[in-house]
Amino acid sequence: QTTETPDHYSRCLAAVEAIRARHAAKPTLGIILGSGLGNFASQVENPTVVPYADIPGWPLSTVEGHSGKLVLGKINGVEVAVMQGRVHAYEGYAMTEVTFPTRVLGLLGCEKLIVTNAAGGINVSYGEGTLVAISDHINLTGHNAALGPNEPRFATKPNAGARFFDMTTAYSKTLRALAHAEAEKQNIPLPEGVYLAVLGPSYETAAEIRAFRTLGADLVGMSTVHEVIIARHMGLEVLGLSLVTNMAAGVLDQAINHEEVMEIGKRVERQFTSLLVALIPQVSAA
Ligand code: CYT
Repeated sequence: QTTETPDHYSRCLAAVEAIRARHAAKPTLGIILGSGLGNFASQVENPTVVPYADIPGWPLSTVEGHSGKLVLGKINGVEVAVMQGRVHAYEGYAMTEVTFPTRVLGLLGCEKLIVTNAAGGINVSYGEGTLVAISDHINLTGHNAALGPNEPRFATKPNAGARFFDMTTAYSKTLRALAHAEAEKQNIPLPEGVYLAVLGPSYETAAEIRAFRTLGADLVGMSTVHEVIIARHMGLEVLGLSLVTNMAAGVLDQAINHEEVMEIGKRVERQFTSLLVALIPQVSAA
């Protein structure tokens, strides 16, 4: 199944029911953790841990470093649903599977979504370990997650769920401003950048990275844009954070490897955690 069909909505509702049966409290904020950032889920107090395999319809990830569970409970007073692990289109998953969890988070009651990822740095002012607030994206994956008949029942608020929906401020200005203010307070550099998504799984060539820089990209990765498109279709407010795990191909005179991606996550875990924990109540209240 490559496009959403009318039964997609009921499949999402079945997942919502299965999750609610395990955890009655309604999450208002969804958090998707990227490669190497999964440990953040341990911040949830008195967590209800639901393995993805226990949720009907939820796609199971195959990549190392994406462990695969939904963690529900409170962080800093806010009821959250944290995704430890996500699936990617490069694993062979259809768009409907890649964005199934985002649909479910919205239907569970999340009004805001914090998406995180590990990305390659195109902007030479970044370095390995730099956290970046995503200001916008360029979707070069060749896919659009909202393909298929429109399903207005996915709307979480008035004016959402339209066939054609606005993406001009997909990454909320208000939430970005909160992130910058908190980062400054904690002395964590937090530049902004445009995230360009490719399909993967190969890393990019050096020529592609030069081309992407010309196009206005600061970061490159293989996730996030589909989830953000679906979140915007449903009317969720989005904050996107990238962790630069490596400089993109050709920026440095060295090859890129996945182990490095995972290792950098561990290195910045403390900064990432303290920034996000402090941001959660602010994002929730915005
Ligand atoms: N790095 C990354 N490209 C990269 O260079 N994490 C994703 C895509």
